[in-house]
Amino acid sequence: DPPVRSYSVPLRESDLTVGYVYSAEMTNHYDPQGHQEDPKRITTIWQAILKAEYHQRMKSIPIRPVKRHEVLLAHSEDHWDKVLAIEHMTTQQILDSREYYEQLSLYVMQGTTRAACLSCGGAVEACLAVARGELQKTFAIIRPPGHHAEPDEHMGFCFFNNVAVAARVVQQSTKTKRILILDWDVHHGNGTQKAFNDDPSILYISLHRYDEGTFYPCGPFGGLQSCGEGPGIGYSVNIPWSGKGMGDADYIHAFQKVVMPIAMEFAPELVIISAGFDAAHGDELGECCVSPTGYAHMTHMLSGLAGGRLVVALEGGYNIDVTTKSAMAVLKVILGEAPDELPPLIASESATEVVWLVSKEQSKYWRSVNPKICE
Ligand code: 6DK
Ligand code: ZN
Repeated sequence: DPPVRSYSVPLRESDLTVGYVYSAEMTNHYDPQGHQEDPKRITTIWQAILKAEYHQRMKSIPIRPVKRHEVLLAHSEDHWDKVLAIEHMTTQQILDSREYYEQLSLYVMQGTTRAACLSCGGAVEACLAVARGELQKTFAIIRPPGHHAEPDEHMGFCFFNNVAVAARVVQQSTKTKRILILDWDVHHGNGTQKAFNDDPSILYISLHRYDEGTFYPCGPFGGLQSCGEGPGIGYSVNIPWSGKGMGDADYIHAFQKVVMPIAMEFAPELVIISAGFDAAHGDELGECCVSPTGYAHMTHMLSGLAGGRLVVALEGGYNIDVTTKSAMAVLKVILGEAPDELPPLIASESATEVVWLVSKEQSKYWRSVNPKICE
């Protein structure tokens, strides 16, 4: 008979297959006037982990600042210099540049550079631990977020594209080449798509609210016809919701009809979730209504890909309480517990329409997608 092990039995270090990255040092980036992208977003998740004693079931992965040569795999030299220069700005220079940064939806202070380097380095270490086979799954509790940061631009609360840099480091330094980045943050990850737009080795799938004119980051890049270019055509998959209020039924529908078929056909060797929790019920920026259980189910569906090799990296999420509950529901799943049951779900008409349009577009590139069964 196999040994029965309950969690009341102390786990040995070698039994731990899940890891996390966290450092309170990332709280040294904050806006003294108050801002949605607040240090509490990560400290509250950490407090909840301690309270639930989840930290005893996970390995702590040491955090470190990202290195210049790593950042340069996904950003320009100018970009590295630009972010590094923030650290050396005088208080007066910071005050004088406030408008410039506000136009990019950013705030900066002396602690920004260090926090951005740790956040990105944290994502790199979380991905390397999984890609090297040291851990099965990892959770990176990091900020500032990354998915809006483009090869040559910081914007939308983001400085370095944590996940894009990490994916490139993994490809460069391990045997892992085929990577899926699944972005369920309510905003389109323009930076991530841009980094890999012509690259078939990295599949980028994003579910987000989309309005070319008004919903951040605007522009046509997040539209359903923006599918990549050159050799990367078909390797960017956008699921652009046309309004607010999308919930579990809509997300699960998209997963069943488009996300999972494409992901399985792609057969990644590593899955990275750009996990923003701003599509959660109660988030004022996202105005959607995904539940913690909804996030748990999406995590569960992705858990079976790539031999279970999964990294969850925090992006947005601005309702502290809801972000924490959602992150904990995701953690519970990566720790091996089954998600709670969802009630019977019927996707909204508007979501069904979007998923059908996406499946029509993506069936050009993926034989596993069939618009006929989305009608
Ligand atoms: N500002 C992100 O969640 C960042 O994708 C989102 C950045 C949005 C900036 C513009 C914007 C508002 C809107 C409403 C109220 C206040 C400010 F990068 C991530 F963090 F993941 O909509
Ligand atoms: Zn977001």
